[in-house]
Amino acid sequence: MDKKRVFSGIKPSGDFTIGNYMGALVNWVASQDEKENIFCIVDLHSITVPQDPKEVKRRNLEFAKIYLAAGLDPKKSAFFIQSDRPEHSELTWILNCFTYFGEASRMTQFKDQYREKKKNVTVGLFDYPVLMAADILLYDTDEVPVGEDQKQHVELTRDIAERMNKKFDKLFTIPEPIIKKTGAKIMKLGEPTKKMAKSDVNPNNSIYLRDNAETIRKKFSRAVTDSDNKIKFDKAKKPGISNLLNIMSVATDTPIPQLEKKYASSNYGQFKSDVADSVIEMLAPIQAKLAEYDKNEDYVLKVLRDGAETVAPRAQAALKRVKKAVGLGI
Ligand code: AQP
Repeated sequence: MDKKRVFSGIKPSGDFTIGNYMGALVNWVASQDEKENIFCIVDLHSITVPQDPKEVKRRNLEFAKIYLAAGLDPKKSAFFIQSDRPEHSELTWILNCFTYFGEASRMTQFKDQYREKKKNVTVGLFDYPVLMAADILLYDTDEVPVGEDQKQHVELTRDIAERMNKKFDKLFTIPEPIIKKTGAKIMKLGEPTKKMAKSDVNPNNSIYLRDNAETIRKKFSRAVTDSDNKIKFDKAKKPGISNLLNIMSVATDTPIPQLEKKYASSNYGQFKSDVADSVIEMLAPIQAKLAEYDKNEDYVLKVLRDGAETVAPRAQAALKRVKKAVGLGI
């Protein structure tokens, strides 16, 4: 039976956190043999909010190193930089012309960001879901693993694809959103009711993949907890401790109830120090490999170039099909 094709992306909008690792990359590595995966570094998405160009470029290469160091095998999965395949932007424009302003305006993620920022919100940010639709539809994607917050964007993708399939001959595969139920949601160390995020301006809220042991210990020792000194998972009443349990559970591959038992009579200081050790241990082999890729950037660049070439025939065929149907070109 043919393997299902999956498209996933991470945007280089800040340094890679253990949230991105535990919520996405770990699962990607685990699914390499089951699915036909396309793992993209979605730099066009990152510039929908202001970025330092040098940083975007640096992170494109850095994320590729992280993908490799975490165990993604370029022989099994294609990975590449989104802007290296011009078909993403070109298809976005065409899809824009089949997306209604009203439906795009209903995207709750945009509405939330608009409400928060108000000033200098770009058309690019508004159009983010259509770019995402192009990413997905270019590769005849069957499945898109997303968090609950992105489900609406995959539904918009389906609506646009179905609309165009009805108007023209069948152009697109209709993708299914796969809602990640098991993927850990890692929260900010300083504000454990909010999701840890790459673009956070406070570096103490996140553990980055390059953080050294001393930094990791310091950040965990300052993590916000509560005052009842019981190591128990209770997201509503004890978000800080629950987050630390979650992190340790993924880092050590141990179920949370087992950790609760182990730390039943420990104090928070000891627990935080052990959580730090578990993350240091989890990151050690990745950091060792990152150091190797730092010395061999030509190899990493070649992987990215090869990845962009591997996916080219599918992307080019999809775009050609769409342009022909719409009547574009000679
Ligand atoms: N805190 C998190 N816990 C678990 N999973 C997470 N992911 C992100 N943060 C956490 C997962 O990582 C992937 C990143 O995709 P993205 O870069 O396209 O989007 P994002 O979710 O917006 O990532 P960030 O880190 O929060 O970036 P910024 O700050 O730029 O918005 C997704 O699979 C996501 O679920």
